[in-house]
Amino acid sequence: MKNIVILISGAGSNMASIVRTAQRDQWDVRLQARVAAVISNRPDAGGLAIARQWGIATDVLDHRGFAEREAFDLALAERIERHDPQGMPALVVLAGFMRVLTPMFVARFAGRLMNIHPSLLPAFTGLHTHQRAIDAGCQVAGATVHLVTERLDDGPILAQATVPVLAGDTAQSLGARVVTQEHLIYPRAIAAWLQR
Ligand code: NHR
Ligand code: GAR
Repeated sequence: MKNIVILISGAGSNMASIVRTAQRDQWDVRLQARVAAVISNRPDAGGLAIARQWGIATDVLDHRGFAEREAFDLALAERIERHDPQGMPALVVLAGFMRVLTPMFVARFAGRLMNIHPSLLPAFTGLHTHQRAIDAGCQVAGATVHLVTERLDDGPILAQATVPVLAGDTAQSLGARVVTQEHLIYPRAIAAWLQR
């Protein structure tokens, strides 16, 4: 069985969409894959309760308990590896995970680390993407699924979706429109990657 570990920091709506799709499309039978665990760096992440409702193992590793990024990432890598009998899950999925990962961590999961970023990369890497798209006068916005490299929001693009930017949009209204598309493309990109 290919084990998928999902990392979250917040609401976990992308994580929930992946779990729902895995269930609906019988990834266990068709792709020999399962979501083995959901790990949050924030104890109060809403997604933790959702994962528990699905009967998925959850784990919290609070980054505030670590003085150095390297130390947090080392502990996180060990937590992730614990959720696979061979000590290396097939895929680690960042789903609204808000901590930049060190090169050491990225190298450890090289080629099996995926992210969804709320912009049409290579535009608007980093944070506050929706406000920046509005401020730039963009008429379209969207989201990008990509493999993670040590360079932030870089790496091979696996899927993208676009939405219109509408008159009067705020970062919040645009973000809500973008995230509905994220829920469609992320599970699809993961399934395609698992069948590659
Ligand atoms: N790590 C690497 N090495 N490469 C990427 O492409 C990564 C990554 C870690 C996370 C997600 C990313 C996004 O899609 C992601 C991609 C957090 C920040 C950030 O600046 C930037 C990009 C992304 C995630 N985080 C602050 C930090 O100091 C903390 C912000 C907070 O806690 O709210 O790490 O946008
Ligand atoms: C999503 O829009 C995701 O693309 C974005 O945060 C939201 C998380 O929502 N990710 C980032 O901004 C990464 N820096 P969710 O927790 O409901 O999936």
